[in-house]
Amino acid sequence: MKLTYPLILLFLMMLSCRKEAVITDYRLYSGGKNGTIFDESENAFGHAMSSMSNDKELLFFVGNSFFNQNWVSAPASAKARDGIGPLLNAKSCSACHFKDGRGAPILSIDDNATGFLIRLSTGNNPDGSPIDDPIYGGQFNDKSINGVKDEGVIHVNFEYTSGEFEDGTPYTLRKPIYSLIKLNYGALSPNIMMSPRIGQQMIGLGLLEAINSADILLNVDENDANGDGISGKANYVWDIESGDMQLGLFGWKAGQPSLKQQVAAAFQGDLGIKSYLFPNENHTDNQPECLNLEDGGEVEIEKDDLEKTVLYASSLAVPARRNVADEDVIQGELLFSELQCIACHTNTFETGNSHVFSYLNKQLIHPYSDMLLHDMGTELSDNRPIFLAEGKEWRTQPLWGIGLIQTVNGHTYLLHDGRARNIEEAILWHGGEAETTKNRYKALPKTQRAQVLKFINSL
Ligand code: HEC
Ligand code: HEC
Ligand SMILES: [Ca+2]
Ligand SMILES: [Ca+2]
Ligand SMILES: [Ca+2]
Repeated sequence: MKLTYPLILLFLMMLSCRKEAVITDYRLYSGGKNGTIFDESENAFGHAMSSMSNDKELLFFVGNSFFNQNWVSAPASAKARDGIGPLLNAKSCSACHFKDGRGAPILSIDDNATGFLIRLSTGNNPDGSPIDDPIYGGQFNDKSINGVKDEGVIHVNFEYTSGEFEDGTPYTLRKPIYSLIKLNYGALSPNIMMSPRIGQQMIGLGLLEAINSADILLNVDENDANGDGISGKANYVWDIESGDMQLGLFGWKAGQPSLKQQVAAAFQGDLGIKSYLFPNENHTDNQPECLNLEDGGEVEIEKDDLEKTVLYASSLAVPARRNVADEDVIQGELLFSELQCIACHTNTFETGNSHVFSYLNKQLIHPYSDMLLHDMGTELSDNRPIFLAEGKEWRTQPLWGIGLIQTVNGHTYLLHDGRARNIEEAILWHGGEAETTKNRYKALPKTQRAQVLKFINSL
């Protein structure tokens, strides 16, 4: 058969489509084939992974309701959802992880925090676990149930500093300084250490848990043997269920070994909901008003309901990238490698083969994190160690989904305490091991800086 012109054209189009598909496959599917969702709307962080079986998907929706609904005080007719408090930070998980997205910091004294809390400690036990404040415990609870006083008010002041890029363009950074005032239960310990934090987006967390520890540990270079100035370090933290130290994965300092423990800790510390993993009410013995109140039962969330919430937290899909073929985005990605951002923001992992949720296994994912701790300099330090993580050390925050935070949550507050008002400020706060990388960014001409930002916004 003689190929007619339209046929040749069709053939060529098919060929080019195929090629395009191969390129975009790699770049688009941040959460792998099973864990990527195509939605760039305000609901982009709220989808179940499409590859779940029907029965798992059902559990996902039940878990979603435990995540979204407001818990109530005991006693209530809704026995499965009572027992909140007595002290708390919010009535639901989604109050802080709104639309499964990013929390925002407190910006003024009468600001209602959405996704912000302050961790407390007075030192560390021999195993590295933080020692709670004798009165206020391990977390400042600025809310409470009726009839009980909250712990007080979070106050913020800002300190401004300015600098300039190598081309002379000026910038200003804003550092929050928090203090706890109107304390309702007496004075804080004189040795109090505080760590202000915002909640991260909930996407792709199960995939991160499914990475083999050995693959994460491959990038550990604590004494910087390869001399690149970057020394990833693993945190090892107490795992309640296994009863030993395990690789830390979740939270800004990788202080939790598993999603299950992270979720159960949030139920207890943030909502005041006891579970079999954290069976104590959310107060200390030195908060007498909180003693002998009616609780929501021996545990306030049953084990299988906790597990449904864990399944939910493990199974939120990662949005596909946008604008991957844009010339500036491609240039920005090259710069991201050249500047050595990639040394910590690792672009690719393949998940292992042993996660209980099989759809998380064997996925080629692009989280842009090595899941390790790095010294980020004194400016970012919270001066509050937890297990092996020192004040200056933070877990590399995955960058997937970062470009959609504005759409989902209506803000772009970044870094552990939300101090950065946008992506560029987040970069400018990098210090310590990332000082050289940051300075390389500062030395770029404006057009190239814009390309780096455009690339990060495409994640
Ligand atoms: C008061 C606000 C608040 C509430 C309520 C809250 N969180 Fe969080 N969430 C945070 C903060 C802040 C962090 C970071 C914690 C850290 O670094 O230790 C976080 C971290 C997490 C993480 C780890 C994310 C990561 O990337 O490592 C998970 C999972 C999580 N929360 C689930 C939950 C669940 C489930 C609930 C409800 C039981 C909940 N959260 C309630 C603020 C909140
Ligand atoms: C030495 C390791 C390291 C290097 C190099 C590095 N980062 Fe980071 N990055 C981190 C850590 C750790 C955090 C979290 C710090 C915090 O929250 O205080 C982070 C946070 C970020 C954030 C904010 C993420 C969020 O969701 O809040 C952005 C954006 C970012 N990095 C971009 C970059 C860019 C661009 C470069 C290169 C110019 C770079 N990083 C180089 C370790 C690194
Ligand atoms: Ca309770
Ligand atoms: Ca407390
Ligand atoms: Ca190194």
